[in-house]
Amino acid sequence: MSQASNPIRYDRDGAVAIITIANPPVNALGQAVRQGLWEAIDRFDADADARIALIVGDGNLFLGGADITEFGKPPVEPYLPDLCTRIEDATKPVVAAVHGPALGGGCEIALGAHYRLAVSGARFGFPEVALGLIPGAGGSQRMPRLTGVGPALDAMCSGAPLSAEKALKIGLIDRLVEGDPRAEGLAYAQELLAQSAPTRRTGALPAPAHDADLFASARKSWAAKSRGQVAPLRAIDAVEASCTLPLQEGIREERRLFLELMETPQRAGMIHAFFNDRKVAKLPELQGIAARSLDHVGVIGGGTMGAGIATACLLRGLTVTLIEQDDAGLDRARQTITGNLDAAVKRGKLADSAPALARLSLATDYAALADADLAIEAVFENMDVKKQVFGCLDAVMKPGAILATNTSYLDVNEIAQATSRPGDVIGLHFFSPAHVMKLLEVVVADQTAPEVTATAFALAKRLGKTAVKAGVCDGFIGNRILATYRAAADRMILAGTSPWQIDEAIRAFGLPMGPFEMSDLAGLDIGYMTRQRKAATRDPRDIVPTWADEMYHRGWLGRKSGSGYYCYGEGSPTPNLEVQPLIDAARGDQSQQVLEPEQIQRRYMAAMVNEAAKVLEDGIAARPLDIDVTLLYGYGFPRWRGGPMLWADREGLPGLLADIQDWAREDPWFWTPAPLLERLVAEGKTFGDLNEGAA
Ligand code: T1G
Repeated sequence: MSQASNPIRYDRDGAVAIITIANPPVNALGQAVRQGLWEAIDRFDADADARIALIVGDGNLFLGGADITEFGKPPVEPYLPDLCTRIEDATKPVVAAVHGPALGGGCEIALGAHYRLAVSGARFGFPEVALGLIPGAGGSQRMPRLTGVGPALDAMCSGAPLSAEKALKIGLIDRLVEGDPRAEGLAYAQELLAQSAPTRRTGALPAPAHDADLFASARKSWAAKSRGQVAPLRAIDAVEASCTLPLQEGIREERRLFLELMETPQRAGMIHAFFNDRKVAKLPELQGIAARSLDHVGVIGGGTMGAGIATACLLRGLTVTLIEQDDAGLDRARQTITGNLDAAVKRGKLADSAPALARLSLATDYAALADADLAIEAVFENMDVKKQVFGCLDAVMKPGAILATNTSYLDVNEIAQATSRPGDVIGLHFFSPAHVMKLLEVVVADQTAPEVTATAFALAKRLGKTAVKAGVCDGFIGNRILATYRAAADRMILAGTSPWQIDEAIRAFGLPMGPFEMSDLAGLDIGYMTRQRKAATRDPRDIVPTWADEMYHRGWLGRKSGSGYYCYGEGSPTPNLEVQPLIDAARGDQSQQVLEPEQIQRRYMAAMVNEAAKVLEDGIAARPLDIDVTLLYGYGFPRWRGGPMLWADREGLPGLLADIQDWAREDPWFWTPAPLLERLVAEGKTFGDLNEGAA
């Protein structure tokens, strides 16, 4: 391979051969990197003047792992497991000096080396399960030989990274230093040379003892935790092989399991999600647009949402001024925020809540927001109240400050028109609890300036959230689609299927909760208020879940009242069978049709996808991937399915449309096929084609 195209540099410093990997942006182990590394090790073996080799990454990391863009394509040699073994079989010692991430195949390359040094801040790990995979280059065989089975199972089933300190503690690395990885790696290599340190092959270490009980308990706990995901359980199989098979047979068994997973829909779904996480913030209209400054955030309203938003900002180092109407409101807000921060300390997300609290100011006078860069309003969901708040903000905030509303459905255009600066107004729809949920719908109004949108995306990144651009409509992207698939569930009840059967089927599909469990959690009063709000404009062909209204009037509000669709007390919730007579009354003498779980799932998903297609058609979501990301991060859609739009493409749009057209014969209004869905089927296209087109 010519040096110009070779991402691997080979140079020597005395008797140390320095092998540098330079494949920006993440030193992914694509074919050229693998080929270059193999040739570099061959050259090292043949280089009589080189007595030890040092492998180091260029840029801000060691190795980001296998090249995910190669997945799903025919594998090309040299294969990564063979490369790791080639490094391990080098005839002279090899040192890996790690800085930044050494993940997946990157960690496996380090395990193929004979000695491992890390500089502080380095992190190791096997995130393959987040891609629906397991390590495929010997990691599940070498790590247990170094650290024992326990840490290997934790790392490979969770996919969570290990700090350099933890890696040292469990024996994954030999040395942890401060400083430059190349310089420190060189010094360590020279030290090893001076000691005449031998090659030290991880693969030659004895296999870890096989503890059948340990593996049985790991399978039990990970089957529960991974909720339908296959990869964590296959990772356990691979690690168990390290206890029962010689190294190369174990590597072959790991590879077999890996290649099996490579063919699964779960791998396709999770890699779809991986790339969408990065594409969702890449909007053509924001290319080259600079965000405004974001240091001081004002929050108006100290209720659950306002306090949650304030907490989210404080957790990420922002200064916050919270406005409430009176001191009692401020006290309540401070208590909620303090509680949120203390909980973050308990969860290990925050070392100490004091510095965060020190950045919080509380006031009843809007003048306190005079130098805020951004204000986020989170007051009562009433247009008149919102307009009054925005009038006050408009009067006191500095030029260039951004005025954001956290409304979950009100018209952001109307709010913007209540100010003298509509270009600075935007919607920031947080999801409760705002300091925990990752989704942030950035609702762009007609006159919102591009740099205001860019600043909203910058805020999301600063808060560690995933922002999705949404247009202005009732419910934006997520709640609008939710209203439809929730209505489909109500229709299934009226047709004769019970809420508890529906919940069970939707949990089996992979969502953490069914629609009625979710309603009990949110509070049945929320649903009742929404129905009241929409009553005036409701289409007469729409159905009203009268049993739900009756439940509200009886004070059955869900978890918070102790009963709703379920009874809540000691132990697991149980179906509230007093709901059945209310449903029977609503059904009257309609013929009963009890749906099977697969039929429930199909209708529920078809309603979700059909409304999503309408959301795309209306320009409320720019691309299908925006809808996939929204449902993943805001509504518990299973990541291993990639999102509802990928699910629809994999199911086949023609069959989905045929089902919708079939159901439309009995319920033409609800099951009106989305024109976009009809068009895609007619043109033989998929939602994925729309993502590519919008890239
Ligand atoms: N392959 C290909 N592209 C990758 C990549 C990878 N492994 N990782 C990142 N990218 C792209 C990413 O899409 C983005 O592209 C750009 O690089 C910057 O990414 C056999 C099978 C390493 C911590 O799962 O966790 O090894 O949008 O914004 O914030 O056992 O990237 O610019 O076009 O995330 O600095 C295991 C995945 C693979 C690591 C850096 N490895 N990557 O974070 O950059 S499977 C992973 C990350 C494997 C072996 C198995 C992060 C990062 P674009 P970024 P970052």
